[in-house]
Amino acid sequence: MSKSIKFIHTADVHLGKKLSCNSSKNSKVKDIFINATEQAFKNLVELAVAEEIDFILIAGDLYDREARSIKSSRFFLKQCQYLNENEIKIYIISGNHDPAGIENEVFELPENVHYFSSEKVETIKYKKDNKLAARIIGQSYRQKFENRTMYNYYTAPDKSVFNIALLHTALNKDNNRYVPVNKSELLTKNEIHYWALGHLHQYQKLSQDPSINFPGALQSHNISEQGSKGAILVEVDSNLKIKENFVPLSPIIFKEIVVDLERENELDNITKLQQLINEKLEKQFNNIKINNKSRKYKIKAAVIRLNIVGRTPVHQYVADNREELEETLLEDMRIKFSRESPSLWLHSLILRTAKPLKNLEELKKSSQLYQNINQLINDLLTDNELNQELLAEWGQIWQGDENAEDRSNYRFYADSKLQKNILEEVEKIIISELIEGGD
Ligand SMILES: [Mn+2]
Repeated sequence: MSKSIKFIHTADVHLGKKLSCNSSKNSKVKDIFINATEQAFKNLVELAVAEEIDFILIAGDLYDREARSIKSSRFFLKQCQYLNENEIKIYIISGNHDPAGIENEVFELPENVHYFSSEKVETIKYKKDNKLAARIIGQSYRQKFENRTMYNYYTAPDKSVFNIALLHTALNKDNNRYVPVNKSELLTKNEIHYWALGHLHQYQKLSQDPSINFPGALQSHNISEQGSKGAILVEVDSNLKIKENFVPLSPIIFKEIVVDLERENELDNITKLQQLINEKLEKQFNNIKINNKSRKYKIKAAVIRLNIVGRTPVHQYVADNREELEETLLEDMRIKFSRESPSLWLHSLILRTAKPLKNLEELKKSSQLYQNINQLINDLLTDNELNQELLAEWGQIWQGDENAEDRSNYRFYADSKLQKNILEEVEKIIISELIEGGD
């Protein structure tokens, strides 16, 4: 019989990261954004104390930058001191954002904190009432990119206690920048009960026994990381049976909404458009309020990106004034919803409408030209070779890695959704130019 243990697995906290709300006017919303990553970590610490856990695992990227800011370091120090008072330990590996070889903690941390070495694999024996209760194995990143296969040296002498392995990885055998490894290789390590992974920002449960998890980022950073973020609360009983719970902790959630005006035939002026947007946002707002009822750690702001699409009579006002109209709609909606609590914050509003085609259904059936264009666009998306040609044609600005962290702010990542959006736009332009003679 082993001692039962309880711990929290988190990663990609990115302390020091300041989220941007895309506006300088609203100070209440600005504050929520600036403090979001710290607030998420505070929530995690509160959860740790409330649940009386034994330790917190941080699987890399605790800090956002190699040069750790004094303020976020002091913040972390205070959280560690508070956890120390509550007899909770913290085990940390460095990731690509806070590699150990570049800079160390600027403050001396209390004794309850252990940073794993970047030079060798370490095994920490966690004791409870003077009895060995768990082994925690890990190694930190030395530099921004890490191609060493440290997991090869992760071993435990037996399975009599719960063995945990910490690893920061993209879990991709071909990715030499973030520890090349795949799931099946992890599974060959028979002694490990729990793989506490970090790096990918989306929560993923990859295996039940052994348990392999990415907790995801503690707070999402932009619209590409949608929904609630949090950490995994794990309980292990004396028979080493395990119970896991994902606990939402992020104060901000991101969401993209598409409003299709295609069937809104009566929508022929801006007031009606505003009313419709209003309705959609009201619905979102109510969903968040319902969501908050079940959350102990509340959502403070929901960040919305609104995509307005479709062929619609209201397009006559969009055509020549797109940017001005986007700005106006954005401003009005922000004033209305950001005063609420939680705030509903419109990050951006994009108008991708087109003018209605009276005989669209007829065209679809009878026009060879329409069918050819439609077929070509479909092929560009589905035919692998054609798709590669298309991306090559779009050029380097569109390229980027699959991994969200590797994406440059100066490039677009042409995922399938974006490709589809662009090609649908292209289709509308071609049809309107060729068949209807322009906007
Ligand atoms: Mn990372």
